[in-house]
Amino acid sequence: MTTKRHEEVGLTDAQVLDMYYYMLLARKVDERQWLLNRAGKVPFVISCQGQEAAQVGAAFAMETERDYLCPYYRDLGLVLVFGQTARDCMLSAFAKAEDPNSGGRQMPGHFGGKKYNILTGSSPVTTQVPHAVGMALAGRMQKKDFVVYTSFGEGSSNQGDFHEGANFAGVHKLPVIFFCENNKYAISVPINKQLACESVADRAIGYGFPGVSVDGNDPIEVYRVTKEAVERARSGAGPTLIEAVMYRLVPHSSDDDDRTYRTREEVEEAKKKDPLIQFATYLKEVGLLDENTEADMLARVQLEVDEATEYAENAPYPSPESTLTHVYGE
Ligand SMILES: Cc1ncc(C[n+]2csc(CCOP(=O)(O)OP(=O)(O)O)c2C)c(N)n1
Ligand SMILES: [Mg+2]
Repeated sequence: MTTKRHEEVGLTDAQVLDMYYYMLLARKVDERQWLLNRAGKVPFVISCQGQEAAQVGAAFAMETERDYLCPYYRDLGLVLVFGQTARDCMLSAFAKAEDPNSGGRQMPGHFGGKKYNILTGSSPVTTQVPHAVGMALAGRMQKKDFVVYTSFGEGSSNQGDFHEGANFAGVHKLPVIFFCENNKYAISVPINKQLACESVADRAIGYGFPGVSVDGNDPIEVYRVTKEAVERARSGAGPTLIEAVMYRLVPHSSDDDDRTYRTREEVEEAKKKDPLIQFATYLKEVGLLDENTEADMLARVQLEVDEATEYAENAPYPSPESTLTHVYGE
């Protein structure tokens, strides 16, 4: 029998099964949204497919009632662990009034909500990074003991916002985790045309804190390094940059055609390392999952996705009279 790597990092059997459930839920919500988009029912999808292991692994290393997220648009797996539901995600996709992120005002993937400890984000990439740093500074000034986690793509790590935020957090040793989801593309631009350095993690040295590169297809490894970063942050030792290396399995968004810039062979090769397949294999090897329990979990997830879709499709749109709410002072 394979060694239980999850026990070595302090995860229980129940926790790793839960991790797999969240990864599966994220994937199935995402897949359904593509179907709905192609059926003309939802306007836009931006996917987490291929990035679920990193998102869920990182989320499990934090305390959902205590820590804060400044996530980016692909973080479906992350926000599900922080309490958003399949129904919430579908309400957002259908732009319905009850969407917890923005009441149907923002594009899908703009996660936010006070009750989930998730700060509302903006569409310009990487603006969430200085927000996270500011939140961490506020927490320190108020003597609160929370960690702020912010995530972004590797392309976005070229934006000034990342460098300014990282520098300030490094100088002041703020409790921030900079989490880069390196999926090898920024829309059509491949990684070798984005960065001249070996890895995104290398950038941390310039700001005086550790940078770690980790296999983003392995939720246990991601959990391990994120847990260390959380402990560092809580102890007052300052930020950590984590680079989770993975692959975006689908086009950039529902409006993109990735056949114009990457070969099908490359995508098929990456699918062999699909984090869901790899993690299910691990769970079977350590005797935690078998065909029956896997089928049960899939059925439970499908039911959740079906119910969420039906509810959101039938839910009311925001009223026209509310168009300017939160836009101008009342
Ligand atoms: C400041 C800014 N520039 C450009 C865009 C358009 N844009 C949206 S996503 C994206 C690619 C980002 O790539 P990456 O950071 O690698 O994240 P990924 O989508 O690959 O997860 C771009 C250029 C934007 N939203 N904001
Ligand atoms: Mg990218």
